[in-house]
Amino acid sequence: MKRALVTGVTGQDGSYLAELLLSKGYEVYGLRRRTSTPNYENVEHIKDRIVWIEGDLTDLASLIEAIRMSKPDEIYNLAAQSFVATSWPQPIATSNITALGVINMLEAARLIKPDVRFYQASSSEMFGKVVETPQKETTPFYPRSPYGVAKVYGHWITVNYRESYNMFACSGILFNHESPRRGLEFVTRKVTDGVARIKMGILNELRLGNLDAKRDWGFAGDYVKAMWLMLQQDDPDDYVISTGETHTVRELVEIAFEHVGLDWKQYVVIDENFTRPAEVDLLLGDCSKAIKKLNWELEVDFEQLVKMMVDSDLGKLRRSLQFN
Ligand code: NDP
Ligand code: GDR
Repeated sequence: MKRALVTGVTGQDGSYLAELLLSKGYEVYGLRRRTSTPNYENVEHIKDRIVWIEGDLTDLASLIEAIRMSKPDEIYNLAAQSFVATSWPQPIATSNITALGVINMLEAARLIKPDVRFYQASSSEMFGKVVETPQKETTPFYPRSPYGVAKVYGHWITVNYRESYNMFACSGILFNHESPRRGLEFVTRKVTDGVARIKMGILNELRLGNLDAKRDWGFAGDYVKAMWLMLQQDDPDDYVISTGETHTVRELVEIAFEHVGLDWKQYVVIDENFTRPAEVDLLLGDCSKAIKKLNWELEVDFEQLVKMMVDSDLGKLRRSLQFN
């Protein structure tokens, strides 16, 4: 039985990845940090099948102990301060977790289990300002937020450990991916939850920032399969994972409102509080390397994704209103 250690397992991707690994017969160890109000919503259904280890990405000793306890064949480093907007008001915390957390994890792995296969959750936010489209593995980085800068560090330190110590370390440069388990602060879920609330008559407006931003949005369930595939190859490498389609926030809003028969223009209010000090205007990924080398394929397209999320939020709301 293979063993995997997953950091960030309570998050969106961690929960889908843990499901995938359990379905493949892995023993899954999940790193969790102490919080005053624990939230296991995403993993409630598999909570008892995960072996929990307490630790924090900023605490090297806890990571060394986590690797000692789990003796993993594979490590998936998904933990991060992952909300771009928060990286301006909390730049140091973001850097400590999202940048230095990666070297903590790599050092712990190098010291305790140097033959482990290591996956780093890199991001299309590293591309930032448009230098080239579509963006691929060789496109130069120009990050536009403290989060993006931290992810560039995480990416290069992963490449460096591969080259310095011959470790099996891969970096997945994933473009935005969403699901019904997405945090409520991210724009897709904010929109689908808002649409559900408006439809049910408990909200009368939705306040958003830049509707012109373009993103390459895919489904998280498809993307975690690519993470696993990267660690099953003969050689470690870096891969872009994307859909190859880009859409504006406005299109996202249109599809979500239209799905419940409403006109978005009557409800959406532009609010400067949700615009960013520096924006990433356009993300569009070229994932041909992953398709060719990993045989990775997409199952859910953008429109299906938005409708899936609206339906899920409507369902959740109806159930919660029934019980109140
Ligand atoms: P989430 O924000 O949903 O999950 C983040 C996870 O990290 C949570 O489990 C969180 O735990 C944990 N975490 C945060 N800080 C620490 C810490 N100091 N020590 C230990 N655990 C910590 O993110 P996603 O699932 O969406 O993303 C997974 C990874 O992929 C992240 O690294 C993200 O930056 C990256 N990424 C995501 C993309 C996307 O579109 N979703 C695209 C590209 C990259 P807690 O509940 O305690 O906060
Ligand atoms: P992003 O995701 O920053 O791309 O990072 P987010 O959903 O937060 O923003 C996407 C785009 O929508 C615009 N936008 C708004 N965003 C939010 N959150 N709230 C709003 O009200 C709003 N209005 C407009 C934003 O300006 C932006 O252009 C996500 C995260 O998962 C990162 O961890 C990951 O690395 C990248 O995707 C790839």
